[in-house]
Amino acid sequence: MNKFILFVLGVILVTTEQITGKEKYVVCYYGTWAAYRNGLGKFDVTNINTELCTHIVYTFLGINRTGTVVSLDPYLDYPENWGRDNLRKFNALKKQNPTIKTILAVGGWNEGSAKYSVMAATPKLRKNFITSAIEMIKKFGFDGLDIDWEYPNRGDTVYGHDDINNFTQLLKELREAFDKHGLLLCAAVSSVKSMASLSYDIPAISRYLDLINVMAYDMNGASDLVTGHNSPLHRGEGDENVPKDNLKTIDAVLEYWLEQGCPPEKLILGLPLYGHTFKLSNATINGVRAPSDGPGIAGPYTATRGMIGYNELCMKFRRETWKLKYDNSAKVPYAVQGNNWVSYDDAQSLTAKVKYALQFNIAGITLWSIETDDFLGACYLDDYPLTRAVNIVLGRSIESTTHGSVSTPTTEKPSTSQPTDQFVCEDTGFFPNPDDCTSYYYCVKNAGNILVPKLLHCPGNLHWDQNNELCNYPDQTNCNI
Ligand SMILES: *[C@@H]1O[C@H](CO)[C@@H](O)[C@H](O)[C@H]1NC(C)=O
Ligand SMILES: *[C@@H]1O[C@H](CO)[C@@H](O)[C@H](O)[C@H]1NC(C)=O
Ligand SMILES: CC(=O)N[C@H]1CO[C@H](CO)[C@@H](O)[C@@H]1O
Repeated sequence: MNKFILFVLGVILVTTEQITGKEKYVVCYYGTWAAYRNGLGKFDVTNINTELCTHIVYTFLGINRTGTVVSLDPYLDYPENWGRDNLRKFNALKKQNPTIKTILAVGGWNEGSAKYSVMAATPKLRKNFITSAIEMIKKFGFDGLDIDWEYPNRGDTVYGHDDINNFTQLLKELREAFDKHGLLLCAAVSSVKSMASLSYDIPAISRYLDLINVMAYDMNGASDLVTGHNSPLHRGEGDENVPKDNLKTIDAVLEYWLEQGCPPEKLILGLPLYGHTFKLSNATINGVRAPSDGPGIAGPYTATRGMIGYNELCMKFRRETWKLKYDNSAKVPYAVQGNNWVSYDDAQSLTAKVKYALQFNIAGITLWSIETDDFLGACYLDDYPLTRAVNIVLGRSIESTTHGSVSTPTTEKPSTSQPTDQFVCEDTGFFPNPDDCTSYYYCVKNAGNILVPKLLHCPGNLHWDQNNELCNYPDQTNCNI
């Protein structure tokens, strides 16, 4: 791409920001359990790049039968018994970027609906929840709470339809308590009309929440027994005859939430950094809405049939032969290999979605979740290619950690990012930089099957910790170059 085009793009980005005024949010969810993954999938608190997010969300804490906020994994969350102390370390990331907001998420899919249905229905339990949430937030220095009740009036709910008003009541009481402490109140909500209309009084919850994360993914999945997109922007291949009210698309979701009275300045659109996998019934019938026998391949790190992280998928694309397709109506890619079918997002599809959503002047984008972006840059030269793409289209100026230059929306990379170093790789994997504590090498085979070193930099002033293969606090590594 030549300099003139880059210049024009730059001007467009600046202008977008000026028109819309306020800085757009990039809310990054972090799944703490990714610290248990192996090899290149392992993602610790210190892997978070604080320049690429305006808000980072720690997932998940839970509640017990009395509505009290509790750790679901004390070893990860707390320092006691040689624990990982992640609640503290997560908030210590503010030293790297003092403007970043840290949010504590309570709930999530595994917590179910029942405990939340009971808690929200009972004044005393609501009080326990609110008091214990504030205590936890204050103790560790968070800026706010994200409630992920999945979902009011669905699944294993106890009080059914009463959940709707009880959720509103809970948010009302939280708002009053949070205002005394200046805390942010956020919720993650289901997106499509057929689901969201079961769970929420949208105008009422919108009054009390600061940010509403509309989770525009999992719109189709392996249980449908036909292939479908995880997060289509528009009506796609095979959807020609679906009535508007049943559409599972981002454009329909935005229209529904805004028309129901969710203020655009509170709406953040949730986008996926992972794909859905399907097993085709017949390899020769491999389009969208093709017959499927259920969930397909699992990734090496996330190890869950039916889903795959972008970091896992991009490596498969590099190493194996896949047919990459693009649904020109839905504006999302999919990939086929024999009986394997995968719906996913790439920088191009995420860019299209963000551009579309910006027309409605929404507050920003949420990403679920940053540990499945190619956070090491193992597939391509830049790390966090998807998170970067979203930052760029939102008009946020970001530094590239791998080569210190401003990223541009192009696949062409500045030549300085090529590994020109003297370091010699003897094997694939991570190696300390013999000349510097704050950087390290990642050795990977290139297209010609030759091992090449890639110089990576730790965020902030962290040092590379070879024993744990992560960036760590200097006093916890023994580098003294
Ligand atoms: C819930 O957790 C709190 C704080 O740890 C504890 O005091 C309370 O007894 C717990 N309640 C139940 C029913 O486990
Ligand atoms: C798969 O579909 C093709 C094309 O419709 C058909 O000819 C073939 O018999 C099918 N194979 C199986 C095993 O059903
Ligand atoms: C405020 C409100 O609607 N409270 C209801 C919550 O749910 C319980 C259990 O069904 C009802 O008894 C409350 O009236």
